[in-house]
Amino acid sequence: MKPIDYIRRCIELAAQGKGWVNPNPLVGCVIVHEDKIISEGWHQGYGQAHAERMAIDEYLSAGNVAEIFKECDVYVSLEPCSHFGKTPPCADLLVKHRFKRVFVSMLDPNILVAGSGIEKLRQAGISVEVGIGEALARSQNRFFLSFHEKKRPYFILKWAETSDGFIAPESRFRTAISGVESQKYVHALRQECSAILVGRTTLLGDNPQLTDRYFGGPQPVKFVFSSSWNGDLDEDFQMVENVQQFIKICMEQGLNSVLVEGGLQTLEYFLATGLVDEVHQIQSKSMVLGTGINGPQFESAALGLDKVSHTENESDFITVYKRKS
Ligand code: AOF
Ligand code: ZN
Repeated sequence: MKPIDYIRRCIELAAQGKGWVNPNPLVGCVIVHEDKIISEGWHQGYGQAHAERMAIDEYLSAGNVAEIFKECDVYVSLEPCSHFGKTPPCADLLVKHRFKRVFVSMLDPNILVAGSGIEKLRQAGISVEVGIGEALARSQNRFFLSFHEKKRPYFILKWAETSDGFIAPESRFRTAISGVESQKYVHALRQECSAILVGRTTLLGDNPQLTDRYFGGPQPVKFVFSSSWNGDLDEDFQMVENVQQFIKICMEQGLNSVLVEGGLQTLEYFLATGLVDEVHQIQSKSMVLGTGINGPQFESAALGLDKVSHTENESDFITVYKRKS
């Protein structure tokens, strides 16, 4: 197998941490001896062992000896850390076992690491190659990257509209527009994100649960968007008045990803900020309202978004737009 194939495996392993690791990154690692993977690891959840440590521990706990590591290469989807956090530095661990070579997809933008993990390995005489499958790794870790590089959470907008383009009837009365498969799809987004936000009208009108009821893991922190709130607020919700204040709260609370679920005013507000990183537009194949509240109109190119997929399930089409870099 080629280095990129091993890195692809790292990324596949890392994906199992979705929704569990925030605000940490998704990381996968494989240990390769004579062109064969002898152990695998991934970051399973916030506060838990890093990918490299898991791969090493898994191998040793199966009764194997560490001697073989001198003849092994390590592939990892993020630069090994160099800091003492919840766990000791992974770079030190790799040095201790004297691995031959380390292949890394991308540098860790966390200022506590930022190149010093690679430096540590090289200083110890380990050969390091950086950048294999970098685009894949960066895409997988877009929440983590936004948090550290842009100092703001990654914003995802999602809405469902009828086949004739309405997100609600005129009365705004809660109406199910998308089908069961799309509901699961939305729950997967909720599971991946650290926070979820709805507008005041949606909260009062729909009383949505805004939970993931399919996939497990920590539930997203709930926010309601309103510039003038004067009723009682369910204690589950935190209030947000504008995007700058919201970014500040997210940075303070370590929330690196936000799913904005509506309604129209809130979606339009976020589209106007130009800070939208992803849009998931669900459109019913058959439901027609004839009249009602139109879904948000947006110019994807003007927002720096590319249409990246258009798929369908039994009852709906799902179109996804993503920020270019
Ligand atoms: C790695 N491998 O699997 C992960 C890394 O609080 P801690 O100790 O878990 O440290 C979190 C930071 O460590 C995180 O922000 C990122 O910089 C790095 N995560 N590094 O070598 C891993 N999850
Ligand atoms: Zn680490």
